[in-house]
Amino acid sequence: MSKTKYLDSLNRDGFVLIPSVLTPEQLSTLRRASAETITLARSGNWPYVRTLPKQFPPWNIEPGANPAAGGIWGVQFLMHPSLPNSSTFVKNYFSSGIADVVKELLECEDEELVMELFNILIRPDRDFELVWHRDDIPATATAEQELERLREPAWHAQWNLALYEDDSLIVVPGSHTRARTQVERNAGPFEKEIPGEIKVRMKPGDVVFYNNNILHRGAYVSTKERMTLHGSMGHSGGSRLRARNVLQHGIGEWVEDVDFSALDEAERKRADGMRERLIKMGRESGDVGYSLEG
Ligand SMILES: O=C(O)CCC(=O)C(=O)O
Repeated sequence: MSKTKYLDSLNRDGFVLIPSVLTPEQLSTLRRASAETITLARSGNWPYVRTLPKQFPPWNIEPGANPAAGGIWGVQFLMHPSLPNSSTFVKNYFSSGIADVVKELLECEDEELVMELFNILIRPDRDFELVWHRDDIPATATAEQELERLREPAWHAQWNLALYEDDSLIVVPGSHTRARTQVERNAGPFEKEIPGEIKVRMKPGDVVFYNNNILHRGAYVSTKERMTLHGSMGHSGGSRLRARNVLQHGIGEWVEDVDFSALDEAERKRADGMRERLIKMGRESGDVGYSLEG
């Protein structure tokens, strides 16, 4: 078997589904921590949420208002030092189970990994859909602009780790290597039948790593439980563009205070280095703006 079977799939399809990466005990610990986190967020007591019906950051949060009042579809900043269960999420984020796959996908070692984002995508308070998009290339891009951006190395790996069954992510396999077809360009944002689209079907404990510039969308049902950890890790070769993608979420304000005391020695060494590299990248990239509008 190829030593790079995950990377081969990612390169070919734009995503790779890896079954059962959690032990039953890890799954139940993460479910408990997530349920408490979501309760906190739905009650309006966590300021970092994905607000309905907004698709992309910045999220619609009025100073002094209840951030969850209009409904939410995600909770941001699981590693934030003020979040009661952050140590459970920190432990999962920096675990070898995740980092070893990322190192294969980025063809690098611990010394080149960069800490990025860790959020949770949840059952929305009402049914909600995301438009077709690539995370870091606007829909207004010409075919030439798309191709130019898609040819650049990814410099990061992004994943969804499902704690309950999840089929809400919809992708067009192979679309990470080519410009949109005329049909894709003409398709309305919520078009149901884009040729070749597939639902990524995950069981509890499965993880999918995907190129975030694959053409994708999300379709979420308010009656179906969803707790899907949504993370990314970078590579120190990454550029200002990647810094924009990470820092647009505001992580720079608290990353120095993330508590690594729950980690074992090897994980802690990895985490310390990853955080240092993120801070350095932030310092060097200045004001970064936002990638998408909407
Ligand atoms: O819900 C998902 O799995 C996809 C989310 C997504 O596309 C995004 O956050 O840009």
